[in-house]
Amino acid sequence: MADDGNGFGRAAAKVDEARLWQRHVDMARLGGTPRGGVRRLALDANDIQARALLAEWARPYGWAVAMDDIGNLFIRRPGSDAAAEPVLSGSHTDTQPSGGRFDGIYGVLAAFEAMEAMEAAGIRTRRPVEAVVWTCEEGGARFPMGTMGSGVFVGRTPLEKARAVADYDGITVGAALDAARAALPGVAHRPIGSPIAGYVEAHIEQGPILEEKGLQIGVVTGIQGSRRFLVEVEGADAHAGTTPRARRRDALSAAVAMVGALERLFHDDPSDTVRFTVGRFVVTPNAPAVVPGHVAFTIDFRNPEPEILRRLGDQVDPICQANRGQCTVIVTQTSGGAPVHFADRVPDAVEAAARGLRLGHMRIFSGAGHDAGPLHAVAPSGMIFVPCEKGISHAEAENATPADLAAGTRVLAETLVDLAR
Ligand code: HGY
Ligand code: MN
Ligand code: MN
Repeated sequence: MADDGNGFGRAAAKVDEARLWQRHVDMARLGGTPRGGVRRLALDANDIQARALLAEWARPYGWAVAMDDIGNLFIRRPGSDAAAEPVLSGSHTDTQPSGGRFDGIYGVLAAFEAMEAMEAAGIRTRRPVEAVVWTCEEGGARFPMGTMGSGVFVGRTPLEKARAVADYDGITVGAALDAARAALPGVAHRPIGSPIAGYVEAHIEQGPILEEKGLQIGVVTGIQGSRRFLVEVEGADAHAGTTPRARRRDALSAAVAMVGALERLFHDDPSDTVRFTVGRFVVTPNAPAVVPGHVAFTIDFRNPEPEILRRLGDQVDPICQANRGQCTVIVTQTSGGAPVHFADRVPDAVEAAARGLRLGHMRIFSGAGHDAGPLHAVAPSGMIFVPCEKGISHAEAENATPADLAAGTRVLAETLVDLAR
């Protein structure tokens, strides 16, 4: 790696493991659950408070803090060339309903810590470096749209379409954003989607591979594709004590038959790469003495291969139709993302940093979705994974060690110095 006076390893040497860990502890209080997890739904009071806390931490450095119209928050460490496109790093502050202390927030805090380390080391970059919070990464945890803020930023999703999305209580993203804006009066406004030079996201792996191999760093090469569906089964409410089978239009019985048939198809033993999940299942009216007249359930289907995504995903509607019995069923694909393969520029920089820091590393493909997916469409992008305990994520038990979090942040700091030189 060329030395331009910033000196390889100087930024990494200033990463402060204890400070980084303490920031995780502070953030975990915002929406912390009794069982040690975090429930911080997109744009709820805690998610907005997380933005306020970051802005407060930025103040002593004099770094500009700005928010765009979809609630993405940017904290800028200037470069020597104010006109140069910035290098961005970050992730999300929102969590799953019973989420953990690291998914998302680690990438935000690692970016912030990397900028603090660059500051402490007196590193000068030509390009500005920005730590960013992307709004509502966790699709369906509150609002049924994932990677929302990054999707709007790159122009994949129109702002007005995102603002119109409503949560399960009928509150729209637009209304929640207006509340967020009002709660952050000191934060400047900036337009959506200014050009960027590159994007690097640190994240816990959310799988078991790094831990099993005893490696601290995953050099992420891409993200598997996904298709999500909403299945709505319509029957008829009826009396549980009086309605004979022949007269029933039981939406729950039909939905259970659909799920059973889908589960028989959506597997690929022994390779076990097909990910099929029915994670939300809503029965209405959900009363013991009523034959259920309506069921809505979701399907989350992921795979690295476009051909498998197409072939199996296209089976969802026919299988549901074949198992609807006396009910009707409407299947809607609610999102679809092709597999992403990061261009070599950022993975190569991450790998060079890991090698230079003598950290055990491997190339790895992501099973989980990330904001780096949308970002990859507009700028060279990549990710850094660190191990998490037993690969557990999207759960309150999610855990990672201070040493691994700091190692990933050291790699991030050197990668940012490299990309922003
Ligand atoms: O669901 C995902 O893959 C991501 O964690 N939102
Ligand atoms: Mn995440
Ligand atoms: Mn997640």
